[in-house]
Amino acid sequence: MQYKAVIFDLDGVLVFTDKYHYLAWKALADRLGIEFTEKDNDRLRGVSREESLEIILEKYHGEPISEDKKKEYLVEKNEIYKDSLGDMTRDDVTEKVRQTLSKIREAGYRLAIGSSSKNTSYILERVELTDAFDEVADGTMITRSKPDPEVFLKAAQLLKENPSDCLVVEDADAGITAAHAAGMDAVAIGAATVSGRADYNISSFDELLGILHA
Ligand code: B16
Ligand code: MG
Repeated sequence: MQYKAVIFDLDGVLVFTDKYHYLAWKALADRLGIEFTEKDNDRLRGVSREESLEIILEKYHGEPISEDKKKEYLVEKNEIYKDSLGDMTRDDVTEKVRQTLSKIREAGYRLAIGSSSKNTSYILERVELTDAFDEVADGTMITRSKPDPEVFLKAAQLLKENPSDCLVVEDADAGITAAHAAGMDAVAIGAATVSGRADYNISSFDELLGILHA
């Protein structure tokens, strides 16, 4: 086998919480009179909450905002976001994703999550996916988010695998950069396929089975 383990990004790969991130940031941006489109939202994929706020504030031209105020905005955004997550259920993960994950595991690969989100554990519980993974590396365990490789190196460390034996699955350009910086090959799905920078592009999650001969 070319790889021993597969590290999955969460938002945009396994679950589509990106729409909830967008709506929560949009609510905050509207209140502050900042223009924020779905295209702007694409720049936030895989990026930490704090860095996302800085990107949104690039279009803010009012009085300087204190660090304390920024912290309040981060809390406000996360409260709106978590309200949406509360409505998620098992049905928010497709059968195709569940079956593909099972088949990959049955073929002998070890599975981990590598997500920038500090809400990872909560999301996995909501959609009943916690048991599908051997290890979880997330935003609560790192100091630098994607495109830095830290979260993927943390996942490899938890899995006790060499980075070069791990394959990353990502929807964010920042995630493809992070995987390569970690010394890992990367599969792009969704938005990350556009740049053509990944080692593989897939348009359907079950195409992973072909790449992994699972
Ligand atoms: P949170 P991923 C990322 O998740 C999202 O893509 C990104 O939009 C978000 O800002 C980041 O998590 C932090 O999320 O506010 O929940 O800590 O794609 O790395 O699974
Ligand atoms: Mg993602």
